[in-house]
Amino acid sequence: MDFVTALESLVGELEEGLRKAGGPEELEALRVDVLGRKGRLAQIISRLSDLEPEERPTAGQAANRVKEHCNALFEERRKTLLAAGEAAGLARFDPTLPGRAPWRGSLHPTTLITEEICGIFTGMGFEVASGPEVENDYYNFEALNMPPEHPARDMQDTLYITKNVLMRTHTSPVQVRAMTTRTPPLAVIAPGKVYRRDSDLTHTPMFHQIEGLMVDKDITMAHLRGTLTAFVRAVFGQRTRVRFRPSFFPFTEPSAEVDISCCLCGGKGLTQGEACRVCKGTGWVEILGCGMVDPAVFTAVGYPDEVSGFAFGLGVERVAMLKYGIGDLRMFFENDVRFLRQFA
Ligand code: 2NL
Repeated sequence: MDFVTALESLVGELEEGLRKAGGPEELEALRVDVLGRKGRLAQIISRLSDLEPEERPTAGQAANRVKEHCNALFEERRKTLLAAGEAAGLARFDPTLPGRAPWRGSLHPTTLITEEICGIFTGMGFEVASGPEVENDYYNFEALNMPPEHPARDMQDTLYITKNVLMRTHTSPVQVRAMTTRTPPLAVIAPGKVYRRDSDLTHTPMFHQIEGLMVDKDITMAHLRGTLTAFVRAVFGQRTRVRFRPSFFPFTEPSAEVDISCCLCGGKGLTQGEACRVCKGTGWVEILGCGMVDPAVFTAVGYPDEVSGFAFGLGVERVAMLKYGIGDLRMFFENDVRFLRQFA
């Protein structure tokens, strides 16, 4: 077969092959066979040297034109196959299949416990109150029977903004504000963020607190005891044992700390024959501080001598750690979804 006829029949065979090629793999095999380094076209071109010298330029030009034409044919077929593949993909898409569920968030354990505790107290007639996180000395300290040289006001614990303006160290100022704007009887609960100059394994500069206050005529320690016993049993279960231990706070007199029977070892002090890691083998864990409001606080807010009341305060993260068995305070602030998802 002469040189030009060989080229023409190669184009004819290629057109036939392209029609038959049904996918990208077949197309690529055909391309290697025809246009590859040792392919059919290369073999024809290698015969140029057999031709008479005067025939070679025309034959060479013909070979180049055929090469370009073949490339164009391949490109055209490749585009057609691609479009057909996409159309087939769409045909396989089933719009009646159920969709993928969107990822759903969950409430933070701090929020969960805060809402649970507030729910228990509103169920007993308390109102939820809130107030500023940036406070002044009067509401955070002075009105709470903590005079200027009181150790709790130490620069070591309080984050000061100016001499008189500070980050609240407890939510008591919310209750002081409630007392200055309202008259007894009064039952309020104040959840919120509080700030201390403290940061290590078991302390964070910001944490959450809930304080409660009840003021009326003839409020006694019995009301305090009954209210807080009902509260801890609602959170930790009705079989929880409760004990009140004498303590001290500048704003209450008398004052107490409340312990509950340990929720890990059930009050036995032992887990698998070893001292319980939650209660350190004592069988009890501290859950909150409380007391009868010191008369000096009532005087500061202008309440008459006849009123009495009780108050309490607790740390939300601490309650959450005990209730959910969380061993590390840092979990609350890292926002690791593997931790947070467990509360969904
Ligand atoms: C604790 C102890 C306590 C209060 C907070 C309070 C508030 C007013 C008046 C009197 Cl307005 N007292 N709050 C009373 C006793 C204890 O908190 O250990 N908190 C984490």
